[in-house]
Amino acid sequence: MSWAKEDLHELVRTKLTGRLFIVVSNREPYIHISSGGDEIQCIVPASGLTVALDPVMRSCGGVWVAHGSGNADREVVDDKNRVLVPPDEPCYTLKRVWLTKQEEEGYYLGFSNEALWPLCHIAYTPPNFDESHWSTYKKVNQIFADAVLDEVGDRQAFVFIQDYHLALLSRLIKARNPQVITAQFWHIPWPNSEAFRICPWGEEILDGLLGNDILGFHIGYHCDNFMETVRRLLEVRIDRERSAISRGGRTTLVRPFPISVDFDRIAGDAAKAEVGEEMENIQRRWSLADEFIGIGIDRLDYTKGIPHRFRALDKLLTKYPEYRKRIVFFQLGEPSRIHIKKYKELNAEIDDVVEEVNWKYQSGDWKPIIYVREHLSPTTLLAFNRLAHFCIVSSLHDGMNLVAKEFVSSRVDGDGVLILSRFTGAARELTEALLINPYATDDFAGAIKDDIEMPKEQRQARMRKLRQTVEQNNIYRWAGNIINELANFMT
Ligand code: GDG
Repeated sequence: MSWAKEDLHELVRTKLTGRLFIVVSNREPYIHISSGGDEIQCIVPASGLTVALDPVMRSCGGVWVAHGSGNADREVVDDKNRVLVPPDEPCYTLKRVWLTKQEEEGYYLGFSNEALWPLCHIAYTPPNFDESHWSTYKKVNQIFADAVLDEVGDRQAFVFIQDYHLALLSRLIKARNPQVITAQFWHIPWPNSEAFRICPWGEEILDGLLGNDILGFHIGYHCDNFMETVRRLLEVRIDRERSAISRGGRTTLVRPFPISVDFDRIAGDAAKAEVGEEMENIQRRWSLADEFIGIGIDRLDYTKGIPHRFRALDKLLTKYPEYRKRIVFFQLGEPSRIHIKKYKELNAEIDDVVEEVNWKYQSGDWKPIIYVREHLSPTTLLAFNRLAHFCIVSSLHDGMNLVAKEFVSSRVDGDGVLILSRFTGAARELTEALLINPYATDDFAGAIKDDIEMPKEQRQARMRKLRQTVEQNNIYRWAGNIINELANFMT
Protein backbone atom coordinates (compact mmCIF):
# COMPACT_ATOMS: atom_id res chain seq x y z
CA MET A 1 0.00 0.00 0.00
CA SER A 2 1.32 3.46 -0.77
CA TRP A 3 1.14 6.21 1.85
CA ALA A 4 -0.70 9.47 1.14
CA LYS A 5 -0.46 12.83 2.81
CA GLU A 6 -3.91 12.17 4.33
CA ASP A 7 -2.69 8.92 5.95
CA LEU A 8 0.10 10.80 7.68
CA HIS A 9 -2.33 13.47 8.74
CA GLU A 10 -4.61 10.84 10.26
CA LEU A 11 -1.70 9.12 11.99
CA VAL A 12 -0.58 12.39 13.53
CA ARG A 13 -4.15 13.15 14.62
CA THR A 14 -4.67 9.77 16.29
CA LYS A 15 -1.21 9.08 17.69
CA LEU A 16 0.17 12.48 18.58
CA THR A 17 -2.96 14.03 20.08
CA GLY A 18 -2.31 16.71 22.62
CA ARG A 19 1.43 16.75 21.93
CA LEU A 20 3.32 19.54 20.33
CA PHE A 21 5.34 18.34 17.32
CA ILE A 22 8.67 20.14 16.94
CA VAL A 23 11.23 19.60 14.21
CA VAL A 24 14.72 20.99 14.77
CA SER A 25 17.38 21.36 12.10
CA ASN A 26 20.21 23.69 11.30
CA ARG A 27 18.92 24.65 7.85
CA GLU A 28 15.58 26.42 7.59
CA PRO A 29 12.99 25.35 5.03
CA TYR A 30 12.32 28.93 3.82
CA ILE A 31 14.82 31.78 3.61
CA HIS A 32 13.83 35.43 3.29
CA ILE A 33 16.16 37.43 1.09
CA SER A 34 16.29 41.07 0.16
CA SER A 35 18.45 42.37 -2.64
CA GLY A 36 18.41 45.98 -1.61
CA GLY A 37 14.98 47.37 -2.48
CA ASP A 38 11.70 46.97 -0.58
CA GLU A 39 10.91 43.59 -1.98
CA ILE A 40 11.54 40.49 0.17
CA GLN A 41 11.84 37.19 -1.64
CA CYS A 42 11.25 33.80 -0.03
CA ILE A 43 13.36 30.94 -1.40
CA VAL A 44 13.63 27.19 -0.78
CA PRO A 45 17.25 26.18 -0.13
CA ALA A 46 18.93 23.31 -1.99
CA SER A 47 19.02 20.71 0.73
CA GLY A 48 17.78 17.15 0.73
CA LEU A 49 16.75 17.46 4.35
CA THR A 50 14.48 20.47 4.04
CA VAL A 51 12.99 19.22 0.79
CA ALA A 52 12.05 15.96 2.51
CA LEU A 53 10.65 17.41 5.73
CA ASP A 54 8.55 20.26 4.37
CA PRO A 55 5.72 17.95 3.21
CA VAL A 56 5.77 16.27 6.63
CA MET A 57 5.42 19.59 8.41
CA ARG A 58 2.67 20.69 6.03
CA SER A 59 0.82 17.61 7.14
CA CYS A 60 1.58 17.73 10.90
CA GLY A 61 1.55 21.47 11.62
CA GLY A 62 3.65 22.27 14.69
CA VAL A 63 6.89 24.21 14.97
CA TRP A 64 10.14 23.97 13.02
CA VAL A 65 13.15 25.44 14.87
CA ALA A 66 16.09 26.36 12.62
CA HIS A 67 18.92 28.82 12.10
CA GLY A 68 17.69 32.05 10.49
CA SER A 69 20.24 32.53 7.70
CA GLY A 70 18.58 34.93 5.24
CA ASN A 71 19.44 38.63 5.19
CA ALA A 72 15.74 39.54 5.50
CA ASP A 73 14.81 36.81 7.97
CA ARG A 74 14.58 39.19 10.94
CA GLU A 75 12.23 41.49 9.08
CA VAL A 76 9.38 38.99 8.82
CA VAL A 77 9.34 37.34 12.29
CA ASP A 78 7.25 38.25 15.36
CA ASP A 79 8.69 39.05 18.79
CA LYS A 80 9.25 35.32 19.48
CA ASN A 81 11.19 35.03 16.21
CA ARG A 82 8.39 33.12 14.50
CA VAL A 83 6.88 33.29 11.03
CA LEU A 84 4.14 31.18 9.44
CA VAL A 85 5.19 29.18 6.36
CA PRO A 86 4.97 28.16 3.51
CA PRO A 87 4.26 31.65 2.16
CA ASP A 88 1.62 30.45 -0.33
CA GLU A 89 -0.18 28.17 2.15
CA PRO A 90 0.78 29.02 5.77
CA CYS A 91 0.24 25.91 7.89
CA TYR A 92 3.17 25.59 10.30
CA THR A 93 5.44 27.83 12.35
CA LEU A 94 9.09 28.47 11.61
CA LYS A 95 10.95 29.64 14.72
CA ARG A 96 14.31 31.16 13.90
CA VAL A 97 17.44 30.91 16.03
CA TRP A 98 20.03 33.66 15.47
CA LEU A 99 23.73 32.88 15.41
CA THR A 100 26.65 35.26 15.28
CA LYS A 101 29.18 35.02 12.43
CA GLN A 102 31.65 33.50 14.86
CA GLU A 103 29.10 30.90 16.05
CA GLU A 104 28.21 30.00 12.48
CA GLU A 105 31.86 29.64 11.63
CA GLY A 106 32.76 27.37 14.55
CA TYR A 107 29.58 25.29 14.71
CA TYR A 108 28.41 25.09 11.10
CA LEU A 109 31.42 25.51 8.83
CA GLY A 110 33.92 24.34 11.42
CA PHE A 111 32.83 21.36 13.47
CA SER A 112 29.78 20.22 11.47
CA ASN A 113 31.21 20.54 7.98
CA GLU A 114 34.97 20.35 8.40
CA ALA A 115 34.96 17.61 11.05
CA LEU A 116 31.73 15.55 11.14
CA TRP A 117 30.87 15.68 7.41
CA PRO A 118 34.21 14.26 6.17
CA LEU A 119 34.42 11.93 9.20
CA CYS A 120 31.12 10.27 8.23
CA HIS A 121 31.60 10.27 4.43
CA ILE A 122 34.52 8.12 3.48
CA ALA A 123 35.48 10.32 0.53
CA TYR A 124 39.19 10.67 1.28
CA THR A 125 38.98 14.16 2.75
CA PRO A 126 40.55 14.24 6.19
CA PRO A 127 38.44 15.81 8.96
CA ASN A 128 39.75 18.90 10.72
CA PHE A 129 39.23 18.65 14.51
CA ASP A 130 39.60 22.07 16.04
CA GLU A 131 39.08 22.59 19.78
CA SER A 132 37.50 26.02 19.34
CA HIS A 133 35.07 24.74 16.67
CA TRP A 134 34.03 21.98 19.05
CA SER A 135 33.41 24.39 21.90
CA THR A 136 31.28 26.62 19.62
CA TYR A 137 29.41 23.52 18.44
CA LYS A 138 28.54 22.70 22.06
CA LYS A 139 27.49 26.28 22.71
CA VAL A 140 25.22 26.40 19.65
CA ASN A 141 23.61 23.07 20.55
CA GLN A 142 22.71 24.74 23.86
CA ILE A 143 21.24 27.74 22.00
CA PHE A 144 18.99 25.36 20.03
CA ALA A 145 18.05 23.51 23.24
CA ASP A 146 16.98 26.81 24.84
CA ALA A 147 14.85 27.70 21.82
CA VAL A 148 13.15 24.28 21.87
CA LEU A 149 12.53 24.37 25.63
CA ASP A 150 11.08 27.84 25.26
CA GLU A 151 8.54 26.53 22.72
CA VAL A 152 7.72 23.41 24.74
CA GLY A 153 7.02 25.29 28.00
CA ASP A 154 5.05 22.89 30.19
CA ARG A 155 3.36 21.12 27.27
CA GLN A 156 3.97 17.50 26.31
CA ALA A 157 6.09 17.37 23.20
CA PHE A 158 7.79 15.23 20.60
CA VAL A 159 10.98 16.73 19.30
CA PHE A 160 12.27 15.42 16.00
CA ILE A 161 15.92 16.43 15.64
CA GLN A 162 17.66 16.50 12.26
CA ASP A 163 21.20 15.61 11.43
CA TYR A 164 24.79 15.93 12.48
CA HIS A 165 24.72 19.61 13.44
CA LEU A 166 22.75 18.81 16.58
CA ALA A 167 24.31 15.66 18.01
CA LEU A 168 24.15 16.93 21.61
CA LEU A 169 20.66 18.39 21.49
CA SER A 170 18.51 15.59 22.92
CA ARG A 171 20.78 15.22 25.96
CA LEU A 172 20.60 18.98 26.61
CA ILE A 173 16.81 19.08 26.23
CA LYS A 174 16.29 16.11 28.53
CA ALA A 175 18.62 17.48 31.19
CA ARG A 176 16.04 20.24 31.73
CA ASN A 177 12.83 18.45 30.72
CA PRO A 178 13.01 14.65 30.87
CA GLN A 179 9.34 14.32 29.78
CA VAL A 180 10.09 15.40 26.23
CA ILE A 181 10.29 12.48 23.80
CA THR A 182 13.02 12.85 21.19
CA ALA A 183 13.88 11.14 17.94
CA GLN A 184 16.87 12.05 15.81
CA PHE A 185 17.47 11.30 12.16
CA TRP A 186 21.07 11.22 10.96
CA HIS A 187 20.88 12.15 7.25
CA ILE A 188 24.44 11.17 6.38
CA PRO A 189 26.24 7.81 6.62
CA TRP A 190 27.65 6.49 9.89
CA PRO A 191 31.21 5.26 9.34
CA ASN A 192 32.70 2.09 10.78
CA SER A 193 34.16 2.28 14.27
CA GLU A 194 37.78 2.34 13.00
CA ALA A 195 37.06 5.52 11.07
CA PHE A 196 34.98 7.14 13.80
CA ARG A 197 37.41 6.61 16.64
CA ILE A 198 39.81 9.28 15.35
CA CYS A 199 37.31 11.94 16.52
CA PRO A 200 38.73 13.38 19.77
CA TRP A 201 35.22 14.04 21.15
CA GLY A 202 33.67 10.84 19.84
CA GLU A 203 32.45 9.65 23.23
CA GLU A 204 30.63 12.91 23.94
CA ILE A 205 28.95 12.76 20.54
CA LEU A 206 27.83 9.17 21.10
CA ASP A 207 26.59 10.05 24.58
CA GLY A 208 24.64 12.99 23.13
CA LEU A 209 22.99 10.82 20.49
CA LEU A 210 22.07 8.21 23.09
CA GLY A 211 19.93 10.90 24.77
CA ASN A 212 17.34 10.09 22.08
CA ASP A 213 14.52 7.59 22.40
CA ILE A 214 14.89 6.74 18.73
CA LEU A 215 17.85 7.21 16.47
CA GLY A 216 17.31 6.72 12.74
CA PHE A 217 19.68 6.18 9.81
CA HIS A 218 18.85 5.61 6.14
CA ILE A 219 19.99 2.00 5.94
CA GLY A 220 20.65 -0.99 8.19
CA TYR A 221 24.36 -0.86 7.41
CA HIS A 222 24.69 2.57 9.05
CA CYS A 223 22.71 1.32 12.08
CA ASP A 224 25.12 -1.62 12.41
CA ASN A 225 28.12 0.72 12.14
CA PHE A 226 26.65 2.94 14.86
CA MET A 227 25.92 0.04 17.24
CA GLU A 228 29.42 -1.35 16.73
CA THR A 229 30.98 2.09 17.32
CA VAL A 230 29.03 2.49 20.57
CA ARG A 231 29.93 -1.03 21.70
CA ARG A 232 33.63 -0.30 21.24
CA LEU A 233 33.72 3.17 22.74
CA LEU A 234 31.21 3.15 25.62
CA GLU A 235 30.03 0.89 28.43
CA VAL A 236 26.57 -0.07 27.19
CA ARG A 237 24.19 -3.01 26.94
CA ILE A 238 23.26 -3.88 23.38
CA ASP A 239 20.14 -5.86 22.55
CA ARG A 240 20.67 -6.94 18.94
CA GLU A 241 17.21 -8.55 18.71
CA ARG A 242 15.49 -5.23 19.43
CA SER A 243 18.28 -3.17 17.91
CA ALA A 244 18.41 -1.21 21.16
CA ILE A 245 21.21 0.30 23.25
CA SER A 246 20.80 0.75 27.03
CA ARG A 247 22.94 3.04 29.13
CA GLY A 248 22.39 4.45 32.61
CA GLY A 249 18.79 3.16 32.73
CA ARG A 250 17.83 4.73 29.38
CA THR A 251 17.22 2.94 26.10
CA THR A 252 17.69 4.17 22.55
CA LEU A 253 16.17 2.27 19.64
CA VAL A 254 18.36 2.33 16.52
CA ARG A 255 16.37 1.88 13.31
CA PRO A 256 16.71 2.24 9.52
CA PHE A 257 14.20 4.65 7.93
CA PRO A 258 15.05 5.17 4.24
CA ILE A 259 14.06 8.76 3.46
CA SER A 260 12.21 9.64 0.28
CA VAL A 261 10.32 12.32 -1.64
CA ASP A 262 6.71 13.37 -2.15
CA PHE A 263 6.17 11.26 -5.28
CA ASP A 264 2.62 12.42 -6.00
CA ARG A 265 3.43 16.09 -5.63
CA ILE A 266 6.51 15.88 -7.86
CA ALA A 267 4.65 13.84 -10.50
CA GLY A 268 1.74 16.31 -10.37
CA ASP A 269 4.02 19.33 -10.68
CA ALA A 270 6.06 17.73 -13.47
CA ALA A 271 2.91 17.34 -15.58
CA LYS A 272 1.99 21.05 -15.32
CA ALA A 273 1.92 23.28 -18.40
CA GLU A 274 4.53 25.65 -16.95
CA VAL A 275 7.06 22.80 -16.87
CA GLY A 276 6.30 22.07 -20.52
CA GLU A 277 6.90 25.74 -21.34
CA GLU A 278 10.16 25.72 -19.43
CA MET A 279 11.27 22.63 -21.39
CA GLU A 280 10.73 24.59 -24.59
CA ASN A 281 12.63 27.57 -23.18
CA ILE A 282 15.58 25.36 -22.33
CA GLN A 283 15.60 23.78 -25.79
CA ARG A 284 15.50 27.22 -27.38
CA ARG A 285 18.11 28.76 -25.08
CA TRP A 286 20.70 26.07 -25.78
CA SER A 287 19.59 25.33 -29.36
CA LEU A 288 18.97 21.69 -28.51
CA ALA A 289 17.90 19.47 -31.38
CA ASP A 290 18.05 15.69 -31.20
CA GLU A 291 21.10 15.22 -28.98
CA PHE A 292 21.06 12.77 -26.07
CA ILE A 293 20.63 14.95 -23.02
CA GLY A 294 22.21 13.99 -19.72
CA ILE A 295 21.84 15.82 -16.42
CA GLY A 296 23.50 15.99 -13.03
CA ILE A 297 21.85 18.05 -10.27
CA ASP A 298 23.82 18.56 -7.09
CA ARG A 299 24.64 20.77 -4.23
CA LEU A 300 28.27 21.26 -5.24
CA ASP A 301 29.95 18.95 -2.74
CA TYR A 302 33.07 16.78 -2.95
CA THR A 303 31.06 13.72 -1.88
CA LYS A 304 28.87 13.90 -5.01
CA GLY A 305 31.57 12.69 -7.43
CA ILE A 306 31.08 15.53 -9.93
CA PRO A 307 34.58 15.51 -11.51
CA HIS A 308 34.28 11.70 -11.69
CA ARG A 309 31.26 11.92 -14.02
CA PHE A 310 33.08 14.37 -16.30
CA ARG A 311 36.00 11.94 -16.52
CA ALA A 312 33.57 9.19 -17.50
CA LEU A 313 32.11 11.44 -20.23
CA ASP A 314 35.64 12.21 -21.39
CA LYS A 315 36.40 8.49 -21.58
CA LEU A 316 33.18 7.81 -23.48
CA LEU A 317 33.96 10.48 -26.09
CA THR A 318 37.51 9.17 -26.54
CA LYS A 319 36.55 5.52 -26.78
CA TYR A 320 33.42 6.01 -28.87
CA PRO A 321 33.99 9.09 -31.05
CA GLU A 322 30.69 8.43 -32.83
CA TYR A 323 28.96 10.04 -29.83
CA ARG A 324 30.71 13.37 -30.31
CA LYS A 325 28.20 16.08 -31.17
CA ARG A 326 25.42 13.68 -30.17
CA ILE A 327 25.54 14.18 -26.37
CA VAL A 328 24.99 17.27 -24.24
CA PHE A 329 25.47 16.93 -20.50
CA PHE A 330 24.04 19.62 -18.21
CA GLN A 331 25.66 19.96 -14.80
CA LEU A 332 23.28 21.94 -12.63
CA GLY A 333 23.32 23.06 -9.07
CA GLU A 334 24.36 25.67 -6.65
CA PRO A 335 27.62 26.16 -4.78
CA SER A 336 27.51 25.27 -1.10
CA ARG A 337 29.77 25.82 1.96
CA ILE A 338 32.03 27.99 -0.20
CA HIS A 339 33.83 29.45 2.80
CA ILE A 340 35.50 26.08 3.42
CA LYS A 341 38.79 25.61 1.59
CA LYS A 342 37.98 22.11 0.35
CA TYR A 343 34.82 23.44 -1.35
CA LYS A 344 36.74 26.28 -2.99
CA GLU A 345 39.17 23.67 -4.31
CA LEU A 346 36.29 21.54 -5.58
CA ASN A 347 34.79 24.50 -7.46
CA ALA A 348 38.15 25.19 -9.06
CA GLU A 349 38.57 21.51 -9.94
CA ILE A 350 35.11 21.35 -11.54
CA ASP A 351 35.87 24.48 -13.61
CA ASP A 352 39.16 22.94 -14.74
CA VAL A 353 37.73 19.58 -15.76
CA VAL A 354 34.75 21.14 -17.57
CA GLU A 355 37.09 23.46 -19.43
CA GLU A 356 39.48 20.63 -20.30
CA VAL A 357 36.81 18.23 -21.57
CA ASN A 358 34.99 20.93 -23.53
CA TRP A 359 38.23 22.18 -25.06
CA LYS A 360 39.17 18.67 -26.13
CA TYR A 361 35.95 17.90 -28.02
CA GLN A 362 34.33 21.24 -28.79
CA SER A 363 33.33 21.57 -32.42
CA GLY A 364 31.38 24.41 -34.03
CA ASP A 365 28.55 25.40 -31.69
CA TRP A 366 28.64 22.08 -29.84
CA LYS A 367 30.37 21.31 -26.55
CA PRO A 368 29.76 18.23 -24.43
CA ILE A 369 29.25 19.85 -20.99
CA ILE A 370 27.08 22.82 -20.13
CA TYR A 371 27.71 23.92 -16.57
CA VAL A 372 24.99 25.99 -14.88
CA ARG A 373 26.28 26.96 -11.46
CA GLU A 374 23.31 28.69 -9.87
CA HIS A 375 20.25 28.16 -7.71
CA LEU A 376 17.51 26.96 -10.07
CA SER A 377 13.77 27.13 -9.47
CA PRO A 378 11.85 23.88 -8.84
CA THR A 379 10.09 24.39 -12.21
CA THR A 380 13.40 24.61 -14.07
CA LEU A 381 14.73 21.51 -12.28
CA LEU A 382 11.59 19.57 -13.18
CA ALA A 383 11.91 20.70 -16.80
CA PHE A 384 15.50 19.42 -16.95
CA ASN A 385 14.46 16.16 -15.28
CA ARG A 386 11.81 15.67 -17.94
CA LEU A 387 14.03 16.62 -20.88
CA ALA A 388 16.88 14.32 -19.93
CA HIS A 389 17.52 10.96 -21.55
CA PHE A 390 19.66 10.09 -18.57
CA CYS A 391 20.43 11.40 -15.10
CA ILE A 392 23.78 10.72 -13.43
CA VAL A 393 24.14 10.44 -9.66
CA SER A 394 27.76 9.51 -9.02
CA SER A 395 28.25 10.14 -5.29
CA LEU A 396 31.40 8.73 -3.72
CA HIS A 397 29.33 8.16 -0.57
CA ASP A 398 25.82 9.44 0.15
CA GLY A 399 23.35 8.72 2.96
CA MET A 400 20.42 8.40 0.54
CA ASN A 401 20.41 10.91 -2.40
CA LEU A 402 17.08 12.50 -3.20
CA VAL A 403 18.04 13.72 -6.66
CA ALA A 404 17.75 10.11 -7.89
CA LYS A 405 14.25 9.77 -6.41
CA GLU A 406 13.18 13.18 -7.76
CA PHE A 407 14.28 12.19 -11.28
CA VAL A 408 12.24 9.00 -11.13
CA SER A 409 9.18 10.77 -9.67
CA SER A 410 9.21 13.46 -12.35
CA ARG A 411 9.28 10.98 -15.27
CA VAL A 412 5.56 11.04 -15.89
CA ASP A 413 6.32 9.91 -19.46
CA GLY A 414 7.67 6.62 -18.04
CA ASP A 415 10.99 7.00 -19.88
CA GLY A 416 14.59 7.97 -19.03
CA VAL A 417 17.51 6.13 -17.48
CA LEU A 418 19.01 6.62 -14.03
CA ILE A 419 22.75 6.00 -13.70
CA LEU A 420 23.31 5.62 -9.97
CA SER A 421 26.36 5.18 -7.77
CA ARG A 422 26.43 1.96 -5.74
CA PHE A 423 27.66 4.04 -2.82
CA THR A 424 24.36 5.84 -2.22
CA GLY A 425 21.66 4.68 0.18
CA ALA A 426 19.26 4.99 -2.78
CA ALA A 427 21.07 2.17 -4.65
CA ARG A 428 19.68 -0.34 -2.11
CA GLU A 429 16.14 0.43 -3.23
CA LEU A 430 16.53 1.58 -6.83
CA THR A 431 17.96 -1.65 -8.15
CA GLU A 432 16.62 -1.12 -11.69
CA ALA A 433 18.94 1.86 -12.14
CA LEU A 434 22.24 1.30 -13.97
CA LEU A 435 24.46 0.91 -10.91
CA ILE A 436 28.02 2.18 -11.20
CA ASN A 437 31.22 2.61 -9.24
CA PRO A 438 32.18 6.28 -9.86
CA TYR A 439 35.88 5.46 -9.42
CA ALA A 440 35.80 2.82 -12.20
CA THR A 441 35.91 5.32 -15.08
CA ASP A 442 35.86 2.78 -17.93
CA ASP A 443 32.85 0.89 -16.59
CA PHE A 444 31.14 4.18 -15.81
CA ALA A 445 31.66 5.34 -19.42
CA GLY A 446 30.34 1.95 -20.55
CA ALA A 447 27.18 2.49 -18.46
CA ILE A 448 26.52 5.81 -20.20
CA LYS A 449 26.92 4.04 -23.55
CA ASP A 450 24.60 1.20 -22.45
CA ASP A 451 22.07 3.75 -21.43
CA ILE A 452 22.14 5.52 -24.78
CA GLU A 453 21.78 2.24 -26.61
CA MET A 454 19.17 0.67 -24.35
CA PRO A 455 16.05 -0.37 -26.29
CA LYS A 456 12.99 1.69 -25.47
CA GLU A 457 10.96 -1.23 -24.02
CA GLN A 458 13.78 -2.07 -21.60
CA ARG A 459 14.18 1.57 -20.57
CA GLN A 460 10.50 1.89 -19.92
CA ALA A 461 10.24 -1.41 -18.03
CA ARG A 462 13.04 -0.29 -15.72
CA MET A 463 11.51 3.14 -15.20
CA ARG A 464 8.13 1.55 -14.43
CA LYS A 465 9.68 -0.49 -11.61
CA LEU A 466 11.67 2.47 -10.30
CA ARG A 467 8.51 4.58 -10.19
CA GLN A 468 6.61 1.87 -8.35
CA THR A 469 9.37 1.70 -5.73
CA VAL A 470 9.46 5.45 -5.07
CA GLU A 471 5.65 5.73 -5.15
CA GLN A 472 5.39 2.99 -2.50
CA ASN A 473 8.26 4.16 -0.33
CA ASN A 474 7.45 7.84 -0.34
CA ILE A 475 8.19 10.55 2.22
CA TYR A 476 4.88 9.93 4.01
CA ARG A 477 5.80 6.32 4.67
CA TRP A 478 9.17 7.49 6.07
CA ALA A 479 7.52 9.96 8.45
CA GLY A 480 4.70 7.55 9.28
CA ASN A 481 7.15 4.81 10.28
CA ILE A 482 9.03 7.18 12.57
CA ILE A 483 5.84 8.53 14.15
CA ASN A 484 4.51 5.00 14.70
CA GLU A 485 7.72 4.13 16.56
CA LEU A 486 7.56 7.37 18.54
CA ALA A 487 3.97 6.75 19.56
CA ASN A 488 5.07 3.61 21.41
CA PHE A 489 6.84 5.88 23.89
CA MET A 490 3.62 7.65 24.81
CA THR A 491 2.29 5.05 27.24
C1 GDG B 1 21.57 15.03 2.80
C2 GDG B 1 22.33 13.73 2.55
C3 GDG B 1 20.17 12.62 1.91
C4 GDG B 1 20.08 20.94 -5.86
N1 GDG B 1 20.34 22.04 -6.58
C5 GDG B 1 19.24 22.83 -6.51
C6 GDG B 1 18.28 22.18 -5.73
N2 GDG B 1 18.82 21.01 -5.34
C7 GDG B 1 18.12 20.03 -4.48
C8 GDG B 1 17.88 18.69 -5.14
C9 GDG B 1 17.64 17.80 -3.91
C10 GDG B 1 18.55 18.45 -2.87
O1 GDG B 1 18.91 19.75 -3.35
C11 GDG B 1 19.83 17.64 -2.63
O2 GDG B 1 19.47 16.45 -1.97
P1 GDG B 1 20.46 15.21 -1.73
O3 GDG B 1 19.68 14.12 -1.10
O4 GDG B 1 21.09 14.84 -3.04
O5 GDG B 1 21.68 15.73 -0.88
P2 GDG B 1 22.15 16.52 0.46
O6 GDG B 1 21.80 17.96 0.42
O7 GDG B 1 23.60 16.18 0.57
O8 GDG B 1 21.32 15.84 1.66
C12 GDG B 1 21.61 12.88 1.49
C13 GDG B 1 19.49 13.92 2.30
O9 GDG B 1 20.25 14.65 3.28
C14 GDG B 1 18.10 13.64 2.91
O10 GDG B 1 18.22 12.79 4.02
O11 GDG B 1 19.46 12.06 0.80
O12 GDG B 1 22.27 11.63 1.36
O13 GDG B 1 23.66 14.00 2.12
O14 GDG B 1 16.32 17.91 -3.44
O15 GDG B 1 16.78 18.76 -6.02
N3 GDG B 1 17.06 22.68 -5.46
C15 GDG B 1 16.74 23.90 -6.00
N4 GDG B 1 17.64 24.59 -6.77
C16 GDG B 1 18.87 24.10 -7.06
O16 GDG B 1 19.65 24.75 -7.78
N5 GDG B 1 15.50 24.41 -5.77
